[in-house]
Amino acid sequence: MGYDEFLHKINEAAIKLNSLDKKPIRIIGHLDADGIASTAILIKALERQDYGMSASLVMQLNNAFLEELAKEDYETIFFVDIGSGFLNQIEKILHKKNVFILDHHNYDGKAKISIHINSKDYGIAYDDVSASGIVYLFCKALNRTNEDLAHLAFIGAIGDMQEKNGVVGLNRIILDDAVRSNKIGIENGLIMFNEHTKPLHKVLESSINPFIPGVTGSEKGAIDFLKELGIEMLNGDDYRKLNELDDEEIKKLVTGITLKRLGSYEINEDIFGPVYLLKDESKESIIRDAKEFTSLLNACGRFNKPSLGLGMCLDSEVIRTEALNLLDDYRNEIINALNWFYKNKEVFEKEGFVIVNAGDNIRDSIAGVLAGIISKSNMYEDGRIIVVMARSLGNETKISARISGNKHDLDLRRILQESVNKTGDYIAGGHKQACGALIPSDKEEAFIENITKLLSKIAA
Ligand SMILES: [Mn+2]
Repeated sequence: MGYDEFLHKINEAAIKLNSLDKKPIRIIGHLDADGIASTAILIKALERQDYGMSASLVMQLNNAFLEELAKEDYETIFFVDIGSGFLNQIEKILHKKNVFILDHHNYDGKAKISIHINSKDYGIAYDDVSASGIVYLFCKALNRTNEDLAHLAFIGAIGDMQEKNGVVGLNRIILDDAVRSNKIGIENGLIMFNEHTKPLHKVLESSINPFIPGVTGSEKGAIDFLKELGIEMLNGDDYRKLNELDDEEIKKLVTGITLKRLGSYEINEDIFGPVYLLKDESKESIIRDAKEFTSLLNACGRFNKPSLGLGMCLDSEVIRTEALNLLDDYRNEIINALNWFYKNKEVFEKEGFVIVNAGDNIRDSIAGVLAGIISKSNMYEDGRIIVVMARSLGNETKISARISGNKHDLDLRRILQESVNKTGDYIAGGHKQACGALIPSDKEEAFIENITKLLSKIAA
C-alpha cells in the first residue's frame, strides 16, 4: 500500500496552501456525514490560521454551480468528499482558481492543474480512510495542533461505515490520535444498541440496527417482548436501562431478538465489542456514542440542514436542541421506512437480489439509508444485492444500491451505470459497493427491466 506516497502528497498540498497569499477560502463539501465532518475539520483548521472562509454543502455538483463559483471572488477553492467524479468539469470551469480536491470516491480521468488527493490513487482500500480522514491528515500536516480534530475524522469514517469490520489502516492511526487527544474513549459494551441512557423498552422500540420485527417502532410491541422473555422492565418505580441487565438477561434478550428475526439470516456479529464514546459529551447525552453523533450528521444531511451538523461539530450550543430534535425525526422516519419494507418485502424479493420500488412510501433522501440498513441487517445472505428506489418531489426517482454482507468483490457501480445507460443518458455515482443514481420517474419500469436482466445474469 502506498501510505508513504499518499502522506507525501498530502504534505505537498499543505505546503502549497501555505505558499499562497492568505486570502479567504471557499469550501464545498458533500452533504452527508463524512462531508459535513470533512468541512468542519477544514473550517476549524483554517480558522486557527486566521483565514476567512465560506462553506457550502451540496448533494452533487453540476456545471451551473461551478460556473457560479468561477464568478466568485475567492481565489482558492477546496472540494471535500466530493469533486473527484467531476474532475474534468472542475478543471475546465475553475481553471483560474487554485483548486484543492480531497476525496475518496471512484473516478475516471487525471488531474492536470488542481491539487487532487484521492486515496484510490494509492491502492488504499475503502475501509482504510474516509474523506474526513484525508482532510484531517491534511490539516495535521498544516499544524500539529489540529490533532484535537481527529475525533471528527473518525465520526466521518463511521458515516461511511468504515468501522464495521474493525478499525484498520489510516483510520486506526486517526482513532489513536483521537484517544490521545482525550476526545474519544473506547469501552467494551453491547454493540447492538447505541443508547445506554434510555429505558430498556424504549431502546428496543427505537432499535434500527438490529431491526426487530413487531418491536421496532411499537412501544406496546417492545413491552410485550420483554414480558415474553421474562425480563423485568422496572426496578421499583424506575424503568431499567440496558446497562443494568445481568449477563443472563442479555443472553435472553439476544436470543429473543434472533428468534424474532427467524427466517432472516442469523445474527453472527459479536454481541460485545468496542463502543466509541465522545468524551466532551456528558454521560446523559444521547450522542455520547460516536455512532449516534454520526446519525445526527446523517439526519442533518438527509433533511438538508447542514448548518446544524456543522454547528454540532464546531461545538455550537445554540443549535443543539434543534439538532437533537432533527435526530429524533430522522430515527422515526427510518423506523417507518423499515416497517413498511418488512411488511411488503416478499413483493420485491428475487433470486440473488431485491428491488424495492418504494414510490412515495419512503422519502427519497432515506432510500440510501434503507438500502444500507437492509444490507447490513443479516436479513439476507452475503452477496444479495439491494436496490431501493424512491420518488422525490420533482418527478425524479432516486436509486440506491448496496451489497448485503461483506462480499465486496462485485463492482455494483458499474452494473448500476450499465442499467441507467440502457435506460437513458443518466449517471451513476458512488463506490463499488454503495452507489446511486437519479432517473425521471416515468423511466422506473424501464430501469427495473434493465437492471433485472443484468442482475439475473449474475445470480444465475
Ligand atoms: Mn465519504
